[in-house]
Amino acid sequence: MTRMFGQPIPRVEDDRMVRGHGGYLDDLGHDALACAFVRSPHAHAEIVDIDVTGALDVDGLVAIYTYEDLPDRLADPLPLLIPHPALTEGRTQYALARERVNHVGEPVVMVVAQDRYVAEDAAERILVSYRSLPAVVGIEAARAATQLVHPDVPGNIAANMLQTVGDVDAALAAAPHILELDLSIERSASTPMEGRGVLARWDPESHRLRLWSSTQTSTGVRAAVASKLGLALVDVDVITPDVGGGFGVKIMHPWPEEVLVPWAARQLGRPVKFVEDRREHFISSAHERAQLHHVRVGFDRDGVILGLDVRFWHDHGAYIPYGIIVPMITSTQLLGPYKPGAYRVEFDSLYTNTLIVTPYRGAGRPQGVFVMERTMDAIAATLDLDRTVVRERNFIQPDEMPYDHGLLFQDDRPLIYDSGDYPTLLDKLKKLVGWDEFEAFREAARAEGRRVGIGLGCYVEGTGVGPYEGAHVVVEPSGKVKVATGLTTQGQGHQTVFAQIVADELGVPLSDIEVVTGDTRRFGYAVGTFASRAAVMSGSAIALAARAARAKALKVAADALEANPDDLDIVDGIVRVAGVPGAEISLGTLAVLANPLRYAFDDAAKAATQFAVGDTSKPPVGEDDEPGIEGRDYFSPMQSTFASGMHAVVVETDPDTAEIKILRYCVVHDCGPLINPRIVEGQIHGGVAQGVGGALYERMAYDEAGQLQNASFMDFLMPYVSEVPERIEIDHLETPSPLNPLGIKGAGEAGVIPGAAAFASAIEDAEGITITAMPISPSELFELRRRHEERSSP
Ligand code: MCN
Repeated sequence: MTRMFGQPIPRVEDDRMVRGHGGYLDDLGHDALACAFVRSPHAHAEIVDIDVTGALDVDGLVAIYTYEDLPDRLADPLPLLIPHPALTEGRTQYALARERVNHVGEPVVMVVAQDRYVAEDAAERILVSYRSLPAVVGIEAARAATQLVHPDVPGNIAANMLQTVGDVDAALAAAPHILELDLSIERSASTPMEGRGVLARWDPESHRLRLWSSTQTSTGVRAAVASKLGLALVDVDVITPDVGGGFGVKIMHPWPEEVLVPWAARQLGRPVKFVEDRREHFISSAHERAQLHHVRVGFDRDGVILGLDVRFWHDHGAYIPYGIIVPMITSTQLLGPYKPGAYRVEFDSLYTNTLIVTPYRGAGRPQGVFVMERTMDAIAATLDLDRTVVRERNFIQPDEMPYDHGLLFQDDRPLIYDSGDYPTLLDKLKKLVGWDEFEAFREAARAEGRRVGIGLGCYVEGTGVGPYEGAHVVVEPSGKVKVATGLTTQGQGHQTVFAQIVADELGVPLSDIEVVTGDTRRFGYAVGTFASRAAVMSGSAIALAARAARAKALKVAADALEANPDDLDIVDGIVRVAGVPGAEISLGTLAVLANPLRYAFDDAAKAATQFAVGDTSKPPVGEDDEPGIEGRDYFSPMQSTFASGMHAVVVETDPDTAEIKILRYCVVHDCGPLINPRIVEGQIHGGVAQGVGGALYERMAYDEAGQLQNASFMDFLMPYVSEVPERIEIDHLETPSPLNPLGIKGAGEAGVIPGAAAFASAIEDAEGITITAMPISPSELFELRRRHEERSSP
């Protein structure tokens, strides 16, 4: 059998999707009642009064709920999912606002009606009176702290965290060169095709709840809903249908709507559904990225960094339900493939009267990489060195792996890189993009009156964070293999890659394997899909579970065929005895033999074993065996595994209009052995598209009052196919991880991470103007040019 691991096979899920047979949240529950929410129009206000009387006579209205209606645990603030000792002032929202609102879009009243139209009509007639308060918008306002988001949180500081390695002050004092940089990145957001949504059915007879949620963590939703509604975990099923993308935003749980909808379904004894619209997604889900950074770096005459001191400020929005994961990632992953000498990093996580921040693909890394790579370019410019030379001189070398940075990572475990070869990655990148030939190209372009520039960005990314994932693999009497793992899928092709793993481990054809994700009925314990962890975590758990199923199959086959298990092999779903022609039995038959009740009805299974055992009145398996040909296992590594990569981009900037055109985009990437190169490259393509968005187009335009001015796809600029490079050139390096059975590292976020850094480097190279803030639009570039000319004119 051809080994499936490493094959670029097409995704098995695509046929269904591209033919329009996907089943998304809004395709479900046509019998359900619908919800609409009255949301705060103010960024910061006290609620003076809620008058629902005008809505009560709306035909088709079923229920209206405000905070006052919420019982017990539902009336408490929603949980703070990931606490941390540095997060001393954690504040989370109520499911429905109580007394105050802290951002535009915060839910205040829930309306349930026969359909969404009626629900919206009724919502419009509800009068909420507010006393508006000054809004804190943006990092500078939060730092100034002349107004407070939460009156009991001084300085608007939710968390302050400091990590130090070595004596930075001494290193900077002794360094022959010192540079200081101020660098910033703006807010963006995941913006999946399908927004958030939840459908709940309460069964009054069994007292069980069934939920369908467009989530990245069905087990997280189950735990939250069970806890908030006082139900046993086993009485709540959460099923994740097709979800139309997640990109991080759907890892948050529970959203207010995710607990309110099932509660209302139980109250009303009828199914209830909520699907957010695009404007709601912009103002009521989550954003990410906004940070300001101040860097001090000391280096020697060769460009080797001796000390790095980074102070930054993170805009966390109105609440902090997801903890300080994002800035913690920036503070550690900023280091990328480099040794920083002495290092000090300190951040404040700040409250503002804007939408909450939770991880968006890349999660704090695009900011960190932007900071470090801008620093590298600045060192190169100071010393008049090639930018790749400065990087090379600061790389961690392959023979220094595993490399311990002496810091704590996002999971509060030591930041230890497990493997990687950064010099080889850079060599590959330089060859792929033609780094050494670029000056000739620049000269030729200049002769035609064109401005071109080349830039690069290097990153290291902790992937496959714990604590665990599990899997169940079972062979059916039909010979088909059913695989279940608890994390969810948003478009990463898990059905294909996980089947590839099982095909190899169990010796069955791909077409006989079905993979289910995100259904708590099939697998109840899981963490979720984020941090590029599915391949490492579920992939490993699935391999282990398949190995257990294989061992069981061989044991039963050895009994049935009266053979030594060591003489058996499984090929195409058939167990054969080496050197004994005809001595074989299918996995399907073994599944029958291992299930005495099923065996009693199966003449074919009896016939299949008759030649070996003679008496077929009972199955020829040991009586002390567990029934079934199946395996269940968990994978729980000690730490993350660290993928890496480097991007180079060639841009052309229009001398008149300042339009920024992408001429080439090159990626070299190391996520260990590739399970499916086609899928990994697809993941990189998608990530690069989002990186282009983050570098050149996307920003959340809040005004001073905290109103989001561009909360629609008319105004929020996402790159279309016309803005994404037509061809993304990719090369791979495979340094296996020693931390999991398949040697893999994650790949799902890689494409987006160095985007802003690489573009800034390339635009700076084209223009000769220092770039310190991203994204950058043509009008901003135009303005930079104007100021640059002003400064340079005598
Ligand atoms: N893969 C592989 N070989 C490797 C590593 C990965 O073949 N050595 C494959 C995996 O098997 C998987 C895919 O590449 O099919 C991505 O794997 P992994 O890095 O484990 O990432 P996850 O599957 O955990 O996906 C999460 C990651 C994140 S964090 C975001 S955000 C994201 C992303 O993936 N959101 C996505 N990719 C997305 N893709 C789509 N279409 N939609 C989203 O919402």
